[in-house]
Amino acid sequence: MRFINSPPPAKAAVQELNFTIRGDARGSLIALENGREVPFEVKRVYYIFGTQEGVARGFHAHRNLKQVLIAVSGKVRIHCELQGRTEDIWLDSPDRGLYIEGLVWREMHDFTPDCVLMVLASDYYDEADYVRDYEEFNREQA
Ligand code: T46
Repeated sequence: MRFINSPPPAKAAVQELNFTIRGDARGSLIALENGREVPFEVKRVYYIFGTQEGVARGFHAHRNLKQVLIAVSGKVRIHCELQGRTEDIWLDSPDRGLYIEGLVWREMHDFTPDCVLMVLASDYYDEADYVRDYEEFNREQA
């Protein structure tokens, strides 16, 4: 059963976002603003690139962090798990984002060599917010 874009249980959500492309004869531009296209105040930006063939990343959940993932170049498959349901979403265009809030297990697979995955985050890096153990994730979301 799909859960993407459905009403979330408390403190966890996965939503697809579509951004407006401001194009003209020169090319394209996308603007992301706090509280508008991005549903939180951005405190941190990081990006993942140069991912080796066959490598998968993630394999954790966050307790409180809100993030928007955008493949600004190339593509990547995001595997999410929430309340016993799973969903795979391809990010393959800079005008699409994936909003992930809270206790959602996430994995990143099938990066293309040109993939640049940009992530906007609602808070500073804090290892204590990570749930990296799958059994612990299942206990915490029960
Ligand atoms: C997430 C997915 C989508 C930092 O020092 N600062 C940072 O802001 C981040 C994100 C990471 N790090 C360090 C921690 C590790 O030593 O960089 C190293 C790699 O991090 P990690 O193994 O957590 O990377 P991924 O790709 O598995 O997960 C990342 C984010 O950590 C995570 O929040 O949701 O991307």
